[in-house]
Amino acid sequence: MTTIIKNGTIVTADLTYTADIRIENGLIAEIGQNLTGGDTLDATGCYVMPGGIDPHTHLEMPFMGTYSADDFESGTRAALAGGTTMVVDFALPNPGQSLLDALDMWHNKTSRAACDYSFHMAITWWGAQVFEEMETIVRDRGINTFKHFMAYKGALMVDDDEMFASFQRCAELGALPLVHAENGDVVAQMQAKLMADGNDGPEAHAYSRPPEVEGEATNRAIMIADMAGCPVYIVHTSCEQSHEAIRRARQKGCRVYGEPLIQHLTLDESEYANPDWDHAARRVMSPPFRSKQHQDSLWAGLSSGSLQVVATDHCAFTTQQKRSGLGDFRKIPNGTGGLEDRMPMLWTHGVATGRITMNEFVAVTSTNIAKILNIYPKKGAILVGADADLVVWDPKRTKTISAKTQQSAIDYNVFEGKTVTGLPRYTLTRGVVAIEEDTVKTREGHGAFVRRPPVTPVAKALSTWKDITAPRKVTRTGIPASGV
Ligand code: DUC
Ligand code: ZN
Ligand code: ZN
Ligand code: ZN
Repeated sequence: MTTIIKNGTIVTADLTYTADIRIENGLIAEIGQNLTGGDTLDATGCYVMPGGIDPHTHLEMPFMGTYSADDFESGTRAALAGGTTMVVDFALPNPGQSLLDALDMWHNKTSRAACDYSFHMAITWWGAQVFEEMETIVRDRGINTFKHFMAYKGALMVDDDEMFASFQRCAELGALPLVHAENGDVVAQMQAKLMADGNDGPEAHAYSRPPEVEGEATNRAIMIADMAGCPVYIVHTSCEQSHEAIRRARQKGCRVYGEPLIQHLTLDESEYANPDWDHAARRVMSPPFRSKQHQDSLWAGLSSGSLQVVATDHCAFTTQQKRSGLGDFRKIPNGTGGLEDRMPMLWTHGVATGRITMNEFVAVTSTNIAKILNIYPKKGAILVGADADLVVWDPKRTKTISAKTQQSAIDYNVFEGKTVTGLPRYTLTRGVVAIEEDTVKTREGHGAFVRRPPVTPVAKALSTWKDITAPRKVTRTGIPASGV
């Protein structure tokens, strides 16, 4: 099957130029002038870009007594509608559960996925079995990332000794640890105090997780990674304190990455002051929305390169699910949606405002994470031989975001009423048109698992602490007598 994308301007992370693209059997077969033959997709007036990669989603995830409402069908449909052609979800073992069993459980959720996907494996407990299975996960199961939660005490949280052990294992295996950086002990205490003082509403969720909680944990994770000799990726970087820790580490020579979410870039803490309980609760996520000053810091990180990836942490719950936290904010399921809106919102608030360039847009929505996850140039590139995961982006198409027209299964949208300009004309997943303007043509089951090999030779952290892996024992001549 041959498809030609004609008359568009190709935009990649490093180049902007005019050319047609010939697609054969799901791959980019040729990039050139005046190509003909096969089905033609007209890209006049459009930018042709690598499809987005969202490296942070939670589809059909068991969490806080319920399951997130978007599954791999509605979630990948939402992704494609917004120009995203690959998602990376998280396999979460229960404490004591085999990593391999958990991974099988997550694979079993994906039969209806409409775009390609992968998984990060979460480390939620530690022991000899986990140590052994990490190698199998990396070598045989095509997963090179391990997620660590420093929050959710009593559930997903790991403590420092577990994290240090796991990071050292990552270093040996050429794997990359991911970290949800919030100090879970401090959060738990602050939550209890707020509740005891009668603060049970959704705004207390934000009070219990101030930027300091995130800044401290980000620093700690970075230092632990440095001692373990591995790179580290900080998910949902939401504030200056965390961004500052990342900047400082990078300047020192550490391979540290930061991932702001589109929600934190465009929505702020005033949402929690809304008198409507549902409005505020629908926006409860961790970390919470921050002040405008933190938003400015995140945008500066994207334009300067100190933050590399824009994701969503898409974890959607219905209003009914959110209401299980009425009277106790600690029970409001944490999470917001964003898969369909990430690219249009980032284009509108980033490219159209001049905060980032089109090439930077491609870098932070696709190419950078493809490189970090070691799937470049299969994904994240417009090159001969790459997967034809492409978005034909019409910078003039416009819409007002509404739950009434969204693909997600939930009954509201945190971006409701916001107008975006810049939307897909076509989204292609491995050469197949899944979205044609407002028409959804997604195919259930088209999505395939993307294997991600380890990074070889293994990347080492580069700070002054690298010597710790080769300590030199001092030979002593003067040895004091024991018991003196
Ligand atoms: N934060 C959320 O808001 N939801 C899912 C998990 C997380 O860390
Ligand atoms: Zn411990
Ligand atoms: Zn998280
Ligand atoms: Zn998450």
